[in-house]
Formats: sequence, structure tokens, C-alpha cells
Amino acid sequence: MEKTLSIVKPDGTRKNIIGEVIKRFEQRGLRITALKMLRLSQDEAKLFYIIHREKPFYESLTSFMSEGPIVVMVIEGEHAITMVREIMGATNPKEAAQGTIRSDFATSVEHNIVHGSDSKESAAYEIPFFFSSLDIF
Ligand code: DAT
Ligand code: MG
Repeated sequence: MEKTLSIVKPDGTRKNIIGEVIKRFEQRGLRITALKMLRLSQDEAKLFYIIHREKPFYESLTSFMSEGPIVVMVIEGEHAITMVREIMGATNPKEAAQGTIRSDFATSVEHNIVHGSDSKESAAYEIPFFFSSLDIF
């Protein structure tokens, strides 16, 4: 069993599709083992996305990520990291496969509804960023 971190981003909570995102994960047999809603400050968003600190979109990404509430969750299952990435679709919604969350709901590369850890290493940073081991069922 593998664990990954997913986030319904501020555009997703604004569009009222928290349940839609969770449903797509659950329908593929993945389990939500921790869940909460919160709002990040821009400094917290910068720390979460520290790996992108040199990118030209770092300021605008972290400003967007702190503009409203987000829903963060730990998802568990076989190949959870790859499966969540598949269900999300490509970063750029124009390149995302049909039927993926980003293809169906994202409006731009930046406003792309959902986050998912891209590797075991990322998950190992991102899960404890939001949850203590006691929060995860
Ligand atoms: P992903 O979220 O698919 O893992 P990423 O890790 O490359 O993508 O980038 C993190 C987020 O940064 C992404 O979800 C949206 C934003 N982003 C990525 N590339 C971008 C770009 N070229 N212009 C604007 N925002 C971008
Ligand atoms: Mg990423």
C-alpha cells in the first residue's frame, strides 16, 4: 500500500467540486485516510512548493494557492501516487486526457483544481507538511 497527498486547490473549492474530486478517487478504489479544510498563507504555500522556488511562476502559484480554502487529504492504495496522477490528468488541462479531473474542470495550467504528490519522495515531504501520524487512519 502506498500513500500520497492530494489537494483540492482554491479554484476547486470555489467551484463546489470537492465531492466530485473525492468521488473520482474513491471510485477507483483509493481510500481517504486523512482529510481537512484549511487556508494557507502565501509563506506556507511557498514552503509547500519550495521545490519550485526558482520557477517564474512561483509567486503567482503561491499567491493563487493562498487565495482561498483548500481541502488536503491523504490517499492510500496500491500505486496510489501514479493512480492519483492519472485521475488528475496532465498539469496543463489542454494536454490532460479526456475524463480526467483537469480535463473536465481546470481552466489553465495554473488554475488546475487539484494537486497530487509526484513521487514517494514528494509524498514523504508533503504528507507530514499537513498531517501528523496520529491524524492518518
Ligand atoms: P503538477 O501540479 O502537475 O505536479 P508541477 O509540479 O510541475 O505540476 O507544478 C506545480 C504547479 O505549478 C502546477 O499544478 C501549476 C503550476 N504551474 C506549473 N507549470 C506552470 C506554468 N508553466 N505556468 C504557470 N503555472 C504553472
Ligand atoms: Mg508537482
